[in-house]
Amino acid sequence: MFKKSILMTLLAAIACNVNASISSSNYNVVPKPLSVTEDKDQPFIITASTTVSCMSGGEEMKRNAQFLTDYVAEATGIRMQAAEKASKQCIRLFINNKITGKEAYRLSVSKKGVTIEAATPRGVFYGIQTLRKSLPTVKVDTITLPAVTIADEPRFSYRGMHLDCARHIFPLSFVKRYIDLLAMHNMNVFHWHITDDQGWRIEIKKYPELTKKGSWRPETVIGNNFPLFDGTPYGGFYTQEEAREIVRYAADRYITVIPEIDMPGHMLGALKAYPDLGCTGGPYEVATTWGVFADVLCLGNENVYSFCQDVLDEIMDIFPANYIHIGGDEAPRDRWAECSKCQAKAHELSLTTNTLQSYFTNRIEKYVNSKGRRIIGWDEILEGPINKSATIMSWRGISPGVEAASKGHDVIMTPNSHLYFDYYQTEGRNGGPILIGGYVPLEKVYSLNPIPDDIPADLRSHIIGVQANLWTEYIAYTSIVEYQVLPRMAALAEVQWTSATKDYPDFLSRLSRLRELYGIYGYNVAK
Ligand code: TNX
Repeated sequence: MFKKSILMTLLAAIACNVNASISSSNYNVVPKPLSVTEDKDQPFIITASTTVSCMSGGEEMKRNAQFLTDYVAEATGIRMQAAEKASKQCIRLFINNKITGKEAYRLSVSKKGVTIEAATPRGVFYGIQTLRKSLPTVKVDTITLPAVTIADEPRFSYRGMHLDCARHIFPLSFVKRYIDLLAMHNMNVFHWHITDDQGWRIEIKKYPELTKKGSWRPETVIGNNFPLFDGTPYGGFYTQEEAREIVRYAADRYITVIPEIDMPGHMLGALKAYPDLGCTGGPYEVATTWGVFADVLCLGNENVYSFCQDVLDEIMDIFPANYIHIGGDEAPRDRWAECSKCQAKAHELSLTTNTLQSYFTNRIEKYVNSKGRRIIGWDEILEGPINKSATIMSWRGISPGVEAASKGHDVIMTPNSHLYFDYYQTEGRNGGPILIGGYVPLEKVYSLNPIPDDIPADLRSHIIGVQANLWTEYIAYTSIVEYQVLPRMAALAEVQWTSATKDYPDFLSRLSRLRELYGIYGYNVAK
């Protein structure tokens, strides 16, 4: 039955001969908030005359208000107005220092109004995300919001999503569209993989050949790495100005961009440009196939260290993130074993071929630390003595992460068993695109327990976050990027944000509503 106020609105609309329509919101959102308490009060009504006010917090809160009005307009067609002062029929955004947790928020709806409050504008932003995900996704004149109090905060402080723009590069406009998805899923880190064997994708002013030569491959292997090639040169890169644009776009949405410069392996792009950085001196080619390549940086050559530091200087200038990802994965030792310079370096420092990489990583870490930043490395960097201050990204399952936490490292869980979104969502191809392999269905993503019981209680706080990765060897098109991450990103968001006990059927019912929101923006979503 309609409440009286809604009936009045409807009647008024009909009297004005407007095509009146009305729809109710629903707080069954993804990720599930910590607590949702429905109140007995009458609902709040949003119409085009509803205003949004933000009385404290300056520019950031104004931007938040703008996000909210845009989201409501995109989903429902109702364009609310910003207002300087709170009034009747108002959605108020405000800073409340009594709320603890810098990402926590409270969203309350009553007949009199809606308030979203948090200790920080960042917290308010997550309240706005919850509100927008509660909205109907049809064009209406009137939305009714049932009275409610929602108190919410995330489980993990690091909630990331990765995109490999090295194997295939995607337009700046798409990178932004991808960041919009992160925001919708309450994520706060965009891990941007921008260098690899198949292409160097970020302008470095001191080393112009990196993008001139290192960002192009002559052709690309077709299908499952079978020796058949497309014969078409492939390349491109992001200028520093473009990368800064991404940093700003993400920051407006409370997302930190962590760049990854993968070293000392996955470096064929750089070796093509500057062959002296390799053990054999080359010549080298930007890779046209996928996999792990024997040619890596020469760790016996001092110029390699200054090259890496110079590159990192420019990277740290572009990216203000506290963390810089230095890769460290899949670096074969074959060349070092045969290289007189590497062997001399190992001898001089009482190292072995196997511990050269940890020497390199520790040295790079010290440099990054001297600039006030920290490093993240893939779990391979644990394969030698490594400083505890390095944060480990556990990708070969969760056990490297457990080991790292036990040694006192901070850890980000990104196990390929659960969170490699380049893997199939179905058993085999099943009519979808050809992919690298693997099988990570939605339920598997949802089931991940990032803090397994075998981590000693006092070391659990070292698991700072969770992230999924999208490697793009087999993903050349933005529509396939979307297909691979949706809807698995929704399950990931729930693992990252929600502390509540898991309930897969409940998740699925909330996901069916989120799918409608994906539809509004035209995302390509797997069924
Ligand atoms: C392993 S994950 C890699 C990537 C590949 C990926 C494919 C990691 C640190 N290294 O270079 O793209 O597998 O799934």
